[in-house]
Amino acid sequence: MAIEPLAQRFPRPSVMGVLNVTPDSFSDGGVHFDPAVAAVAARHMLEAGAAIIDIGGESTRPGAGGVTLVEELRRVEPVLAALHGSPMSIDTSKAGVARVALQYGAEMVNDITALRHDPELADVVAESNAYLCLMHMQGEPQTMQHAPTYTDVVSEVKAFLEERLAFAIEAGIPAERICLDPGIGFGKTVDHCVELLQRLDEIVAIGQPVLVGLSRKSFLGKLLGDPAATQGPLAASIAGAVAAHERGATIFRVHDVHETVAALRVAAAVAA
Ligand code: 8Y4
Repeated sequence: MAIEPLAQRFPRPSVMGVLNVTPDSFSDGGVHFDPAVAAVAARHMLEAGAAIIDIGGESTRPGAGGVTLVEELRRVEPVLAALHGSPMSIDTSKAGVARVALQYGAEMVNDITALRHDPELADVVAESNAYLCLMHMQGEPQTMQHAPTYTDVVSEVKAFLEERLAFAIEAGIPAERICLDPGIGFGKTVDHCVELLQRLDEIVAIGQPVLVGLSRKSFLGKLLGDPAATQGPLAASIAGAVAAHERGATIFRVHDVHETVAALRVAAAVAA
């Protein structure tokens, strides 16, 4: 059970390794998803320096549809069981999934809806000792990339995160267990993503640890000149992580743990 403040448990910089447990991942080339193969990938990320593994059973890519509680549990529960004892985060918006994950020892709930989807999730987190990540998203995954609009993306994301932080604290979750996330790519154009990173210090100024996820995201490929990009390259992901580190980000949610850990170690060593 987590008792340390999040800022102590995850010193800056800490890396969160991404483990997608969706049917298109860790299958034997066909339809049979293999939790043991997923667990091996997670152990490799931990050996490479990840502080925690973020396990997600609901694809949250732009355009993705939702999954039922039963299906999401069918995907994540065998992996949670296989990784019991390792540092785990559960990427879910469902109280039922979070409850099971916390029983398997998950220490963080990563909710991309920032406690807006499931009215029971705040209580599940409050009644545990879990850490919580509150992320900004404009719209719903199905439609969020259609026409994202802001007057000032940074002030709107900041106001949203302050409001969700107050909501979580009101629900009984201590502030020292909460990190905030600008939600790079979630209802944002390339320009919005770039401005959020340029002005990340304004999000850091809220006073909570900041988590950023930009690993392989399509805005990086688009920034590099491919308007149809669906992914971004590793080099671009690392540059983004280093830039976010310089602006005060604490936790980095990434696919390429070994490379990002090395880059952030150098960035931290030379930081002003
Ligand atoms: C290629 C690679 C294309 C990755 C798309 C993607 C975040 C997150 C995701 C994030 C937090 C993703 C669950 C989207 N992104 N959680 N989750 N912050 N807290 N897309 O930025 O990786 S999934």
